[in-house]
Amino acid sequence: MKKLQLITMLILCALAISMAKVTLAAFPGTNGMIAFISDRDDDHNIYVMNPDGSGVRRLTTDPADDNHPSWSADGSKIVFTSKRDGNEEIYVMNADGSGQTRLTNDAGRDHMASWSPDGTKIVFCSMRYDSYWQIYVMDADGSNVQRLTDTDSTDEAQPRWSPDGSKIVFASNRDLNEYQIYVMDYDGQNPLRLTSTNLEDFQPDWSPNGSKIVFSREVVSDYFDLFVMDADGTNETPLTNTEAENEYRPAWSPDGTAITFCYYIAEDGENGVVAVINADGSGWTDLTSGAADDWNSNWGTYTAHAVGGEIISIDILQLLTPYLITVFAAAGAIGAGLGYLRRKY
Ligand SMILES: [Ca+2]
Ligand SMILES: [Ca+2]
Ligand SMILES: [Ca+2]
Ligand SMILES: [Ca+2]
Repeated sequence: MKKLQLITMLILCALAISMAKVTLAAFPGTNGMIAFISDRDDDHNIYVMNPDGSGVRRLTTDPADDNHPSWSADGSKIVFTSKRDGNEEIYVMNADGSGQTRLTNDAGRDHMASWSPDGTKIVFCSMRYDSYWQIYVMDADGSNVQRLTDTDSTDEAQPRWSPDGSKIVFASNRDLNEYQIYVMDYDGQNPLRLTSTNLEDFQPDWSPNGSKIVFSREVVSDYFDLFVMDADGTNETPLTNTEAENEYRPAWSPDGTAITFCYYIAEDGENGVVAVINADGSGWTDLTSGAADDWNSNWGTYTAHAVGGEIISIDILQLLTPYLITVFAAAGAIGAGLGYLRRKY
């Protein structure tokens, strides 16, 4: 009887451990597709491509502007902004473009959404209160909207959830005239300013292990480079240093080795290029070319594959879960057996 209880306990432990790992699966992972915006088919639409720029596929077809794609941690869904229903609202779709569903319904502008790592919440910014951006969070089905920031006459924008779910990084001009980078707890508490320049620091994104933040900085009036800093705001280091190009909207690769971003030749806001650079600043490579405006790229994990029109999510931990349980259970049974033998003999 004791042996049975022990085995049951070990199986439950193994199950708890493996389930916990699956639940905590966050933005880190193997590099998958890059989503981006382009006007190559006239209106702004969301496209995906392989990390080398090949295999471009269009996901949205509505003639209204579609913008700001952001992958869920498991790579199965993309949250985005669209004006298809009159004003900017937040929408979600599967990684193959199917199942496009509206999540917000408010006369104010809603945009720049980002998933919580467990996929249950979405943070976004909205002008539903007045003509200033404030940050809100909602359940992944659009319900239970809660306001996280409450400032007077300043913009709180561009929120990105940290890979461990505890923090949100964002840009705000609450203290200085231009946007600076801030972090706050996931519930809006303890906002902390990380940068202090007189020019814009904005469009932040986390490294997949949460230790660093990449952002775009206006180094000289109207000239932008990318910078990386530790998550506490120390060790600011330039990632790019170019005068001809203005670099914006950096987004880290799931494996942490690279960063995708878009750039414009200074003075030209019409012909965006989506590019990639190694996390140490080497190996700048253009992924798109041509006169179309390509921008706002975001890198997903390699877990979503369209097979026969259906998304099959391949999560290594999910795949391993039954085997882990078997191994843990077998180890438990062997351990219990040995203990039984030891007691008996
Ligand atoms: Ca469109
Ligand atoms: Ca709206
Ligand atoms: Ca530059
Ligand atoms: Ca272009």
